[in-house]
Amino acid sequence: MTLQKKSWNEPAVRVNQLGFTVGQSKTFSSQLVKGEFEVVNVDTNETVYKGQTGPLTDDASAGIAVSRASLDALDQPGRYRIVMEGGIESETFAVSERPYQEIKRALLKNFYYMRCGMELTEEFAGPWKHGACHLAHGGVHGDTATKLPSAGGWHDAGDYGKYMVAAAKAVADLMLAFERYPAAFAEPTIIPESGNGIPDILNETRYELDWMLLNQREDGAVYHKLTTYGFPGLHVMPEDDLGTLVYSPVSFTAAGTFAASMAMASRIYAPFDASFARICQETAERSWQWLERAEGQELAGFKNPMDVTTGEYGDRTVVDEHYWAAAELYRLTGDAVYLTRAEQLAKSGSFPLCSLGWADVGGYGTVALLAALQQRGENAALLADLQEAWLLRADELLASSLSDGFGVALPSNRYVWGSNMTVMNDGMHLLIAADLTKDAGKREAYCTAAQYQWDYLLGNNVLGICYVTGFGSYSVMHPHHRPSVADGVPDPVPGIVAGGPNAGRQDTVAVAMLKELPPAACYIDHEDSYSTNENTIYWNSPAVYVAAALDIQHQA
Ligand code: G3I
Ligand code: 9MR
Ligand code: ZN
Repeated sequence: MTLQKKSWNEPAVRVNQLGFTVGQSKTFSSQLVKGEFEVVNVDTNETVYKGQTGPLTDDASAGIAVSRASLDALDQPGRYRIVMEGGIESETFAVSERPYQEIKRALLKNFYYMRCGMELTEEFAGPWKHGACHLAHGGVHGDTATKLPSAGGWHDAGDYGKYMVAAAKAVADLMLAFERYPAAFAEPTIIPESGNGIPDILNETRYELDWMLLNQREDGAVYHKLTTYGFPGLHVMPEDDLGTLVYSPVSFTAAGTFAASMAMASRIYAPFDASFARICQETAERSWQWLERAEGQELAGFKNPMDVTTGEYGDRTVVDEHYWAAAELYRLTGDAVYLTRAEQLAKSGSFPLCSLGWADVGGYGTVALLAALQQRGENAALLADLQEAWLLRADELLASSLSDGFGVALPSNRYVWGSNMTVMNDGMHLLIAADLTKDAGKREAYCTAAQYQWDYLLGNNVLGICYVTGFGSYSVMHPHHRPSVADGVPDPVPGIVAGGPNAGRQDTVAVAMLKELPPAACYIDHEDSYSTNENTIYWNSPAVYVAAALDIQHQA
């Protein structure tokens, strides 16, 4: 078994291994050690800066004492290392004008590596090339004689399933990232469509949207997922996974998130492809009608049929999916019917209004309403309520971030399966709050806190690991990602965000290897640890948003 290369409970200096942008906030953490530190230029061996860390304070999530320090004064481009008492050193990090340009591109390029239904050629995939996969039609559960086209889209994760609610969060994050930070997506990601006049982030997202469209039934209902009956073995390449493909039954959450993300796509793609935008709008409206007819029935989240054991993506409440759909359709069309429904659903009090998860999608509805109400100058009272809710949550995240030893806003009870998604979602929340607030000081504080979430992901954490494959000097090597395990290439597919610490330890490796560890240390870089070390499209997507913002420093 692979053991953690670094120990969570030894004195150490932790830092964002990609480094920092000239002129922007720079912070690091030292665990079980405080006091004087030196910053050494690794190329000249010169000490360029000396400083003092803050006091050691107990960190509830990491279970040890941690101190924080600022490097804001370090603004000369270069490669550096922090050295503390006893020769304790950090990883090497850079200070440069655009340290995140490459990782941003890789986080987005990773979606290309997740593509299903086409060959990934060496030209675009390098050593991670593989044959076309999952080309067969899918049977419909309960009526397997009916076979529907199913090829295309992205694999969800380390497995090869394709799931609607997961897809919707991923495409939404990418479209929001493009809409807010178009300048960050000017360069190509080097994919087959590059150079066709459409930004590659939209080319990539379109690959998934086209697959999503296959899932809508004539009556507007939407299949929950397209998978084999069970997961294939871990050492199976996609093209060798020949299990029977089946569309699981339709679900309310699938139709709601489908309608919402198609309405969003209609708006985003309109300037590039008017006929596609029309298709997106028409399908969104058809699923909306189905949601309205289905409402009032017994509506719980999806449950796997007895004979299907792939990911369930169940849900406690489906009202937020309905809300998101109403909000996006209002934003797209301006039709008062949608606004009325969105307001009703928002006021039901049955879901969090600001969450950006795959199950709790209320935040996406709120983002859509905030923009639409502002733009159309309607319902000022609702607008004010939603703004207040968003900023209140941002203030909670800010406080939580400032009291954490590593600056991460996660409280100790939120180190759950896919915690790194929550970290990046929190980063997105803070950046959106920075756009909303009229208080310049707050704006600055939210942006700095977003940077802290990013620093945590890239190495400023109790394990000192960069959770993105292919980046940083000590990073994830063994993700629970079938192609990375099975392709014979030593390095994993680049640009993967690993799930991260999960105090729930929901796999046998985590149970055996992570006994009695504090929440933030419940992670193991082992290919069998799917509950801490898998990847998913919707853990990458909020990281693309944050990377884009910080790459171009949140410029307008
Ligand atoms: O939020 C709850 C919290 O309320 C609860 O108290 C706490 C205690 O367990 O856990 C939190 O819930 C966890 C939830 O993830 C958070 O999103 C659940 O325990 C945990 O089981 C659940 O894990 C999900 C996992 O599937 C198992 O269902 C992950 O979110 C989800 O990302 C993951 O998705 C899988 C797909 O099914 C298949 N493809 C791979 C993908 C990634 O692993
Ligand atoms: O590989 C699967 C992963 O994508 C899922 O997140 C995880 C939980 O649903 O399950 C993994 O599959 C494992 C299965 O649940 C149990 N047997 C071992 C499988 C990994 O090879
Ligand atoms: Zn495939």
